[in-house]
Amino acid sequence: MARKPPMGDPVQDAPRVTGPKHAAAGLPAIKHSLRMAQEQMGVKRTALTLLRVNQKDGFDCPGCAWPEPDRRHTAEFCENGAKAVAEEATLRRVTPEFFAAHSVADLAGRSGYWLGQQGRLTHPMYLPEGAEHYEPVTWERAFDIIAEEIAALGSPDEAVFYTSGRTSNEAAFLYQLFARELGTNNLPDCSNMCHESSGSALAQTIGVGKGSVLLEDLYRADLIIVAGQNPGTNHPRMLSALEKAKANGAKIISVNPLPEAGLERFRNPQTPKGLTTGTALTDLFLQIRIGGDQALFRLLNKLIIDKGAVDEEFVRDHTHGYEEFAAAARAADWDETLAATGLTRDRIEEALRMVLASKRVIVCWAMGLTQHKHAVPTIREVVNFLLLRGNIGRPGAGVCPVRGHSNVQGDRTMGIFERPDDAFLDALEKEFGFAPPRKHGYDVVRAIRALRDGEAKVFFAMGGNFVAASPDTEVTEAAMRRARLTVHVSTKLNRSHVVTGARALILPTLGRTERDVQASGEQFVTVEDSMGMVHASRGRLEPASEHLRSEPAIVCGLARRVLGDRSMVPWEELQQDYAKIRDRIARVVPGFEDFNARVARPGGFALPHAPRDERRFPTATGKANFTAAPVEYPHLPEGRLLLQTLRSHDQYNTTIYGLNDRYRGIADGRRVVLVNPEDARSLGVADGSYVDLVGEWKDGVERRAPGFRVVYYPTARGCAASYYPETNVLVPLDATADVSNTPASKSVVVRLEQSAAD
Ligand SMILES: Nc1nc2c(c(=O)[nH]1)N[C@H]1C(S)=C(S)[C@@H](COP(=O)(O)OP(=O)(O)OC[C@H]3O[C@@H](n4cnc5c(=O)[nH]c(N)nc54)[C@H](O)[C@@H]3O)O[C@H]1N2
Ligand SMILES: Nc1nc2c(c(=O)[nH]1)N[C@H]1C(S)=C(S)[C@@H](COP(=O)(O)OP(=O)(O)OC[C@H]3O[C@@H](n4cnc5c(=O)[nH]c(N)nc54)[C@H](O)[C@@H]3O)O[C@H]1N2
Ligand SMILES: [Mo]
Repeated sequence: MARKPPMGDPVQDAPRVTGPKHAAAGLPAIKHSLRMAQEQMGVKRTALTLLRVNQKDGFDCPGCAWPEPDRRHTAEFCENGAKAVAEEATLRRVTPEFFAAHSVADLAGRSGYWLGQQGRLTHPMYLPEGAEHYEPVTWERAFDIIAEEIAALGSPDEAVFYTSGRTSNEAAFLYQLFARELGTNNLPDCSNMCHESSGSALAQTIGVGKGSVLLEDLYRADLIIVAGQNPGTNHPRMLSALEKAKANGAKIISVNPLPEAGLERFRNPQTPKGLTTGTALTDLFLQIRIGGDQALFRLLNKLIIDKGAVDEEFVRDHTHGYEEFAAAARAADWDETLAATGLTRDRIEEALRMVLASKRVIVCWAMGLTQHKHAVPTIREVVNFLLLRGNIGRPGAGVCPVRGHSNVQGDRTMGIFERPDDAFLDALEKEFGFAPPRKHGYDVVRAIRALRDGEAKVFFAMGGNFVAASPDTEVTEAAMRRARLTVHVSTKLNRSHVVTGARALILPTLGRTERDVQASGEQFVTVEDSMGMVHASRGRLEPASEHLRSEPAIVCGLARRVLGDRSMVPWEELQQDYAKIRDRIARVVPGFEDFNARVARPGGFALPHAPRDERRFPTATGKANFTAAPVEYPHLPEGRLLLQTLRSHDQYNTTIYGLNDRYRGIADGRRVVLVNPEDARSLGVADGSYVDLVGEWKDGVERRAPGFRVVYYPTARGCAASYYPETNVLVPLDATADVSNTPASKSVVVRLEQSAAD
């Protein structure tokens, strides 16, 4: 039976504030997730579904990319995993009747929260040019429309194929194959807005753009530094790993402008201790100013060198560029570092003592490091820090960029990348016999510019919510409206379906939790987690509607229609049996040899990683590269704040589960700005007053996000925080990280103006 979604949008946004908590999880986490799950799917389905998450024969959690310890036991409980599952397995439905009742203009006036809460999409829907409502369409007609628009393009490079990170390896491989056989490398993905900075920095310095640790390494580390990450909300299962590391004697340093509850104390609901006091996680909290991390690590590096605490043998045998780097590091300056970081000398010296006392060190990070102008040099400085003491390529040590979407890393491995290397393209050419395009394609920011400038005309998205997730909302929305055709393969309704090109299609698809039956029988798919482990994912629920198609089936159907007889790829055969897709992947992508046999083993298999496995660094120099970039940090004009745009506890990116941010003590609203009380007083803004956030950037364009409740909050001085995507309107399209081109959504200069309504 279908369930009724809550009505009554526009959502009342009336934040109540109780102040930050100091521990995460515990029984409230179970209570909250069960309540949300039961609202979406009822009691029985909740029980059946949640038991299958991350089991050996179950489905991979559609939440985050944190690895699963041992898939043979009952899964770790994770509040936000449960919420992600409930969002997908909901019994609410968005049917053709819904679209008949709501015009696109009506839907465009609704909040993202309301749109998402309406439930699962059930039918392919088409918005003809000039029409006010979406109408049902057959799959065949939908493919015809896409084929027509693609045929009308001056070149395949006028089409853009976006991917979000939930897409399976099989679907991603087919999707890039289709785009390349069509003739374009325009394959932007959510990674461009996420860990691109990590990939860029790591590929250059250690030769592999992925993390170098496995879960076991965390358990063996002496010191774990968690910088720019909020695992209590975004990777809750990581807290169990940190707890285990601590039980084995590890120390933890958190580097963050905010005191995040999950890093302070973890109440593991699966242990007796967790039901009482829990485990204190952070030993040393470095409350850094936004963007101060490169300066911090640079100074630590200087101090390590000055103390003669460098692993000289490792540096000599395995690295390149040490002398030049050491000269730059020696020049690091205490005063400048204290100004850049807002830290005290004592704290930094304490951190140094902990580093020097540790043989095995891991640095974990997420968006707090990747989304700044100088994100790439910042992450390179983290690599310098680890290289100095030989902390890469030995057990219990290494780099640990913690990925976001559950298969974002796998999608990249499968070739979803606008700048593929020649080796990958050569392998595709050899396997399929067509010549893939060599010219690099658009990333997210370049795709928006191309749409804005009329150079791209067809936009196709495999999942995600491009319009809401991208920077500079007004520019992005205007760009999207210029397209001839926008197409979204989606599970749920979102903003990108209502800010459309002249024509638009919504293609509804299966989620992770659902049974996928093709001509050869029931299928499973595979994913790669944040630590390079590949394993199977098998849905068990009946699909939300009989009209849904799987992502691989959609790509195959579309490719057959668009490419027709000129295609060299047996699309039908691949659609019928995903094992045949895996056979192809095995021949094209290194590390996937014998894919079908290896993925059948419980727990799957680890992809090779030369630095981790053999201390071999496949870089241009053949060694791990030290780099000596100048230290950068944001310089704030008088009377301004540096705003980071982050996630609340009740959201998954642009999917809003609810209006609470429990650990930060905020309820019933999202339009809040967290400001240090001393800054607020000096700016003359009172707690509880309403302000507009006004972005200031060198292009002189005024970007305004109106009506945010000021919350006095213990963030670092000069810094503020607000939720994404409401604040994406403030992030300039051109304000991106050097090298990686990732939007700098964690360092937006703003001024606060009293709201007109206040
Ligand atoms: N439940 C849930 N899980 C998710 C997601 C979700 O939205 N909801 N999203 C998924 C995705 S795609 C991703 S990429 C990850 C994101 O995971 P996170 O990166 O943890 O997400 P954010 O909320 O952006 O948090 C950024 C953190 O960095 C800190 N920070 C900000 N600026 C700086 C800085 O300059 N220096 C330092 N040291 N710290 C800083 C912030 O205070 C905050 O703690 O989570 C994934 N998992
Ligand atoms: N200001 C600011 N902007 C940011 C960030 C930030 O921290 N601050 N973070 C950035 C980051 S790290 C990321 S990763 C991006 C996220 O960008 P996206 O990945 O594009 O956005 P999501 O909100 O994760 O996408 C949600 C939609 O995906 C669809 N979906 C869910 N599951 C499936 C599935 O299994 N298959 C298909 N086909 N569709 C599915 C649903 O329709 C849902 O509405 O946002 C970026 N934008
Ligand atoms: Mo992400």
